[in-house]
Amino acid sequence: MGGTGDPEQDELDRRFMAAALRLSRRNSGRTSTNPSVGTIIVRDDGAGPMIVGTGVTAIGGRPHAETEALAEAGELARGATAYVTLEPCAHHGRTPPCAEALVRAGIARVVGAASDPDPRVSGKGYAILREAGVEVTERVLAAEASDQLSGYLMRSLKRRPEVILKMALSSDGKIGAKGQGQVAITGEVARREVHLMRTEADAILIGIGTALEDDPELTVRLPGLENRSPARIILDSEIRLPPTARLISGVDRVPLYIASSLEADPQRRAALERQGVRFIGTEVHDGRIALPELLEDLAALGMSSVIVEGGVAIARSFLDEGLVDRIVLFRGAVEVGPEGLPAPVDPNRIPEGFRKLREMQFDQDGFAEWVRIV
Ligand code: AOF
Ligand code: ZN
Repeated sequence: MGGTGDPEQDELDRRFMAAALRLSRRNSGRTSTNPSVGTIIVRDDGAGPMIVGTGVTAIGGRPHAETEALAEAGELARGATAYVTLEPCAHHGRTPPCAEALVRAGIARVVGAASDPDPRVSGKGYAILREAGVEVTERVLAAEASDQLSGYLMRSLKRRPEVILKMALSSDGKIGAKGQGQVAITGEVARREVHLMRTEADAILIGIGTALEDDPELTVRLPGLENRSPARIILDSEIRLPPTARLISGVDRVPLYIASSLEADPQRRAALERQGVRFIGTEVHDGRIALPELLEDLAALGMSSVIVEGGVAIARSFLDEGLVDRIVLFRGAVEVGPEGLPAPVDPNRIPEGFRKLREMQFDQDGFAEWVRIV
């Protein structure tokens, strides 16, 4: 962890960085392909630290967080400290670099959390600041920032989106019963939590088996957040999704992608395309879509995070291929019984290499989240 050597200052820095990280979540899932970054500008005129400007990367990715925070601070930025959750940019995009803007505004000190892997920025943002005489403290709450920016970091460094595996388990460890369609395993609070998770992701992915069995919508249906639905992706190598599927009915509002074999029936494809469905042609090995290549395609479409929501075979493939970065398991009070489908992951036997990030218990159900240790 970064620090100044002065424990009091370090404690203060961590507090403001924690606030900047919380602030940065405001636009998570809405800034693609940019990460949602937070900036807080703080000055101390002797009476204690005072926040004079805050900013988050705007919806759509521009303006950047620093621009917003500097605009709010105005002249009060002179001599102040800026807390940024990501290294300020060094490249000329649609606007001049944030590092230069911070210098021009007279910022005396910059405290940063994550470094930016973007080659146009990496190390250069901090260098611009130091060369201009700005004091820089790096890597404050770096681990927390990496967690917050995990999708962006994954896409930049590995050229694939972060994969979040989400499953709901009954009290006896089942994920439903074959042929019964959608079984309500968890209650209302858990349902809301899932929908909130969706708002921060770029896409939800399921297999055609689940799509046919459940006929889901895969949208966000929370009051006020209906327009925050991420794209939906169906793994359907042979294009079996019927034109009457509920997934298709909302296609003008929320994008629907079908990942199908390049050899799949062109007529069925054309018919669905006329309904507004988009296609991703994928390689298929032994009847299965090649997941690493698919994820590369999704990253190229600008997606930084994908929630895999079912079914068992797909979950298992992602797990077996080491492509899961987060596991979120909901646990319901319902018992499915011996005919139920056993879950591919057991909360008491999470694969090696993951650590528990958080856990919540509601009245009837709860959930826990694990992240891959990097
Ligand atoms: C910042 N502050 O709030 C964000 C940054 O396409 P552009 O010009 O917007 O640049 C995208 C890059 O900017 C992105 O890859 C990442 O390096 C950085 N994101 N930088 O200074 C911000 N969101
Ligand atoms: Zn910038």
